[in-house]
Amino acid sequence: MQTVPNHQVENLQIEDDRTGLSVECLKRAFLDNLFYVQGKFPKIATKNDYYMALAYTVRDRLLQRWINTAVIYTERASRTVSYLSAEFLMGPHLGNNLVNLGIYDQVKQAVSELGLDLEDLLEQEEEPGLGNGGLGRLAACYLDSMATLEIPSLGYGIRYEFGIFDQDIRDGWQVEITDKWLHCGNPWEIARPEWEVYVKLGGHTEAYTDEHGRYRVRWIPYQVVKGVPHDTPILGYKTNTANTLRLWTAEAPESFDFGAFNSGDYLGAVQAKMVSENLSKVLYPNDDSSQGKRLRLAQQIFFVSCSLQDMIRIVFRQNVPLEKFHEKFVVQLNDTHPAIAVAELMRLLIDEHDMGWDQAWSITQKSLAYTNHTLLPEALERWPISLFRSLLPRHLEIIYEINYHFLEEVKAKFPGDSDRLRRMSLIDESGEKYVRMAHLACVGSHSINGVAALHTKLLQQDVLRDFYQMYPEKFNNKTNGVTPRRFMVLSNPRLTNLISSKIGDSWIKHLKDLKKLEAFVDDPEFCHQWRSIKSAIKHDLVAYIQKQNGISVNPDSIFDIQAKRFHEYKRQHLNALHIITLYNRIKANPDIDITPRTFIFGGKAAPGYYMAKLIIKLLNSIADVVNNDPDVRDRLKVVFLKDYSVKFAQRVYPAADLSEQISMAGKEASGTGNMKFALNGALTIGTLDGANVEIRDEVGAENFFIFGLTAPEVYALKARGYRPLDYYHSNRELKAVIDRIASGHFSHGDTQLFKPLLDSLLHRDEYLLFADYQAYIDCQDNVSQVYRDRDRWTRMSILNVARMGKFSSDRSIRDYCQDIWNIQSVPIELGECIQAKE
Ligand code: F55
Repeated sequence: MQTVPNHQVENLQIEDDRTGLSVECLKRAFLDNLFYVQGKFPKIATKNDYYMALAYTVRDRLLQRWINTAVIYTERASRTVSYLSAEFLMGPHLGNNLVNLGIYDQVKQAVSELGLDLEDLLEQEEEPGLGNGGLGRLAACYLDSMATLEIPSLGYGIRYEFGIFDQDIRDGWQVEITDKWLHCGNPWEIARPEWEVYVKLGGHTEAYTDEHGRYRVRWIPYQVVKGVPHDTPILGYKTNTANTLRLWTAEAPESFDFGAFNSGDYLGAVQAKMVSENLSKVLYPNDDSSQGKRLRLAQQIFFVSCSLQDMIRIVFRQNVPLEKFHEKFVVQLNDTHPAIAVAELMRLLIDEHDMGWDQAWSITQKSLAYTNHTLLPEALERWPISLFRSLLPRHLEIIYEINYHFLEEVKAKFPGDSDRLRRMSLIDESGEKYVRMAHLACVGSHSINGVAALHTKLLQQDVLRDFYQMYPEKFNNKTNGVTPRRFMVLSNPRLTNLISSKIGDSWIKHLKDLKKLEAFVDDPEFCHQWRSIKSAIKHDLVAYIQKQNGISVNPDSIFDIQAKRFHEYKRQHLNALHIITLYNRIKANPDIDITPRTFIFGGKAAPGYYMAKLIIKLLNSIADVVNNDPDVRDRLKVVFLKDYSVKFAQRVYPAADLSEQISMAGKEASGTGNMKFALNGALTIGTLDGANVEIRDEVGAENFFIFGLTAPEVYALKARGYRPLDYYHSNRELKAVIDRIASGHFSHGDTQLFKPLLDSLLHRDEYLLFADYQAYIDCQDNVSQVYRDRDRWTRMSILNVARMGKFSSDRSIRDYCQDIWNIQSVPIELGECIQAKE
């Protein structure tokens, strides 16, 4: 209980009910919230009412920490990380907050004493799916780690009304359904209309001379949009730090439609309102290319401008001179989606705050840092100049000027190299003109990082090679990590408890301490417990699959799982070729001795990505045939679990025996699913791509199933001239697999259905499935062999977990703090007196 100043003694009871952590107190607070917030009593309350009452009970406890944190940061004007990301894939908040507050068990008991089941209430939460995949989830893990490490930070993004679509499967095809995550309200956020800001769009610029005779530019916009911040507290694990995730909603400024309304144009006024609100309406569901859509660029400038204006407001409020913006804030750009920040910060400093160019440029470069997440050339964002000018005329002028200075620098460093100037320019002039956002980000930042060692190396050698030669000192690697709080403690309590019973629970904050598990790898009792836990979790998933898909699965089979976005480079269809290979072996010899396997898939395809959707259809078609063929006799099962999400991921990682990380080498920047599976005791079958390389180095090659071409071998093969047909003709099993699909065996005799996929493989095979096929099959055969030796498998599983310490997002964040952000932790004491303004 907190000590309170005397004059507040009458409030003691209220204070206690909103902060107390005992079971009694939690129960009282819960019923109070049910009554006063939901307006219900137990007899008529729905599950959702109970969920909301519990969420508010937890939120009250967060608020105390949140306000304390804000008070201390404000008083000390603490240096702050500003993490700009178009996506934050947070996952459900309730369970995570219970874990981080350290009250999971108390709350479980409290609700159970009221006749409720905590797991049931947790299920109620509609997760905010404000991201596509790895990039958005990484941002969420980093917020968790920054709060846990007591690093002052603000996450800035967009409060999309519709997040990533819900996925249904009909007749084997993906169908997209709008995600209405806000329909029951969101108890975790607080709107802050008092900190609204305005963002200009469109129109034109005018030059003028100011009262000091200086050349200035004014921007007359076509449209102005209001941004309203909505704040969510981000609590650290067993600390008092609660940082903020600040997401912006777009609204029409009242004054804007007022005029139209008065002049009788009611519909025009409503129309203007709708156009404004569109900016935060929906998350773009592509995770590979941005397609140059105007609304997408408008979303980017909207959240970036709102966020930078908000930072400037904070700088002023804390009496920091604007010239020291870069001392108060370091701004990390999560890919190029917020890269317009380079031009927007320049514009704010120069046009709105009267700063000179050189000083503004120095502040901009010192403040910004850029993280790249892709090696796919088609994923590098570029905007047609005409579109850019029509939406952001002032920014285009600024970019031209940055480009002028930049190209002068390049000329000075590489005299006479006009080809280099053309390659490096911020403007692509090879055909239709484009603004190159990655180039803008590189030039405007003091740091450029990749997300795994191999990825950073390939950026330096290939995608950003010219920039590496120009600014080698800016480049650095920050291998991704994941938070063990959500992806172990919350999602896998059984393994968490077993581990903590042996080595204590320090590993939850210091993941490297998992190493201590190695001491138990030869302890038969421990190995037995390890195996029983994995088996119990698999039984749970079996029940779920039975309920969801109506498929009965053998819990003793290998749970072989590939869960991630669908993309050709990730090669879910290579996995399909393996399934059909095993199926063919059974058909050829029904009594063959095969280690039973259950192939489980989860993931969404971008709605406009035809080939990815066809791969989903193929997997579902294979499932229909394989699961119902009497010859197979339960040795193989194929399961597509629809609507993969964070909530769902937490259920599948703990149940996996085998994690599929089989992208073509040189394409997956890092991967983070690979880390979550391994941390939960799955073994990995993977290529030497992204962070797989580092995972194998850590866990030991003998505990990792590696196969396939390396990145240099991929380049060499492509350079020689790759001919997939040669592999088809020379590999009997491969040919039989392709012919089986082509025959219509999985499509009720329809030989056309999968033709586009087969043609693409036979005649192009951009991602070298055929070249890697035999190595993959051999490796899978070895997996099946090893799995039969259950003691050996268990030992490998334990060693994987024991050696995954490097892949905590805490380690990643420590590295960012040291190498890029130059920031220290600011511990928060509870019970600091919060006083009202005099
Ligand atoms: C989203 C929108 C656009 Cl326009 C482009 C890409 C994305 C996106 O979601 N990218 C993404 O998730 N990239 C992934 O980032 C992870 C975190 O760094 C990596 O682990 C993963 O390799 C990479 O593909």
